[in-house]
Amino acid sequence: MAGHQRPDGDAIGGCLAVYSILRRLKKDVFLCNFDTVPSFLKFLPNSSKLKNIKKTDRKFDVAIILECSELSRLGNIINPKKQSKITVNIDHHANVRKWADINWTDSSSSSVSEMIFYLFRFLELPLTKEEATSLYVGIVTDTHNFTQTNTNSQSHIIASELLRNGVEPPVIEKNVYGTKSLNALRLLGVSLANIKIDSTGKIAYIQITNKNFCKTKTTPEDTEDIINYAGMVPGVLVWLLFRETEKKNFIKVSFRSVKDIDVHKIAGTFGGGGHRNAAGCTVKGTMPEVIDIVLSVVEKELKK
Ligand SMILES: [Mn+2]
Repeated sequence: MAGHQRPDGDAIGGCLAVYSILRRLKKDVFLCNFDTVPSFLKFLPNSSKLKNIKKTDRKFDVAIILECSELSRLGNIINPKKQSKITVNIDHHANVRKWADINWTDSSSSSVSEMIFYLFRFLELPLTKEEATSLYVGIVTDTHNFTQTNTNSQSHIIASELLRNGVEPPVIEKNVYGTKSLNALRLLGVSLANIKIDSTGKIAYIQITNKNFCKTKTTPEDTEDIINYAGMVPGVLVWLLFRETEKKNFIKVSFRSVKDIDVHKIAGTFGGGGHRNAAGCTVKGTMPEVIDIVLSVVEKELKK
């Protein structure tokens, strides 16, 4: 049982809910991820059950993998096809590949947590407060508080059902959105002080160097929502975050855009990808070089 590298609220919430189902069915479950549970999700019940591993050679009866259109997204911790008798792929993304024995995919679902809610229904398992909380966190984070285009009326109906099963929205808000370490707040301050707008006023970007991380004693995990601030500037259509990586002269670029502009395509020209309005890639070069080349491609796209 595993989700993708650098897991988000939906990957963790969904995994913990499936973990709970399997435990209730008296199955022996090995829940793992290439990365650790992000600190804002550690309050979730059972989050400590997730094992942080770089590789396992164990053999399994079934491998259940959440939200991995490509198996490489697992970080190669396991080769499910070789190490398990049956593979199950559960995903809600549009570009999902049907690589497993059983592919349960639904691109009309806001999140994989929403899909797993129906698994509880199907199994006629009444939700515990802990399970409802995990699913709610998955839906809330993937829809960004029911505000993104993947939000649908089903998401609200399911959320209502989850509240009926004990979810406490203020507890979730405080943990997921309302908590930031002092160091992370300082990194945010440095980043916002250096926000830049291009000459057209349509592109805003933030850059974070390894020096910034060092001075504020932070890590890339602390950059989580910083990009969103760049999109708040009126008139901005595409906003980006450039950050140095541990690897010298490799810059990680994150893209966000308004509805009509496809940044998935732009990131694709640099070997990356994602969704239409949220994408990313890694580009070789120094910070100024990468900013130059990426901005020129975005500007060209905006002129079309
Ligand atoms: Mn998701």
